[in-house]
Amino acid sequence: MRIDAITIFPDYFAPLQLSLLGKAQDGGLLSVNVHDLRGQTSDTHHTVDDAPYGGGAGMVMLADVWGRAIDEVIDDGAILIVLTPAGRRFNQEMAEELSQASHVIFACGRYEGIDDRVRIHYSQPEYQKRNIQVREVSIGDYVLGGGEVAAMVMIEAITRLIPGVLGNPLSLAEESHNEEGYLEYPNFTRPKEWRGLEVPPILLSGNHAAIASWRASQAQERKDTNRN
Ligand code: 6GU
Repeated sequence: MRIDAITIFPDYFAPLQLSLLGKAQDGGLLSVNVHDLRGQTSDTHHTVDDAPYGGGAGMVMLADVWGRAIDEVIDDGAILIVLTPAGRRFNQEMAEELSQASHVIFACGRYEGIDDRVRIHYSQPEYQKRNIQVREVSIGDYVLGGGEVAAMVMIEAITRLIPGVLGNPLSLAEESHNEEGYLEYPNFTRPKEWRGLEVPPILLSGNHAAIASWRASQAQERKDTNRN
């Protein structure tokens, strides 16, 4: 998978070199390319935004600068993700779908957003013919200062689903075995007693069927407590 991230804060993406993602890049499974949007400006102040037509607070990012940055990386089959709190909510199902893509481009705007003609332009039939899709995506119902952290969240969730990226494929298999893999039972490891708290005895029983049904009921209880 090829990933391009376009941002005015390239340093936000430094942690992608760490751990399993760094290894996946070294191994050629993945290439992550971060681009400084200001590299596409031609004025001395490297301007990337301007006041909104129609008035109102904040600044809107310039279509022309974004267009040049996207043109440099876009190719047939790419999925262009425009990060905005107004987008469709990211979830595990979307992560699974995006993990099958060959090229994902993250456009990280400030929260006031990018001139909407950028989204409209890359949604036109000429791009559709090239199997290019544009999607506005949000990671949850709260407002961030910009799309960078949201892109990092998505990149981590998506890339760990690419075969060979995760250290232990069995944990992925167990995850997807479950209808909603992220709703897991609680786990325990050594020692058997910690600060007066015992490990649930059933986990030491060796009765695998009983353990499986205990875990299912614990997962359900956790879900009932924690989910809306
Ligand atoms: Cl994608 N961007 C911003 N600025 N805020 C968000 C978000 C994205 N998702 C949730 N909040």
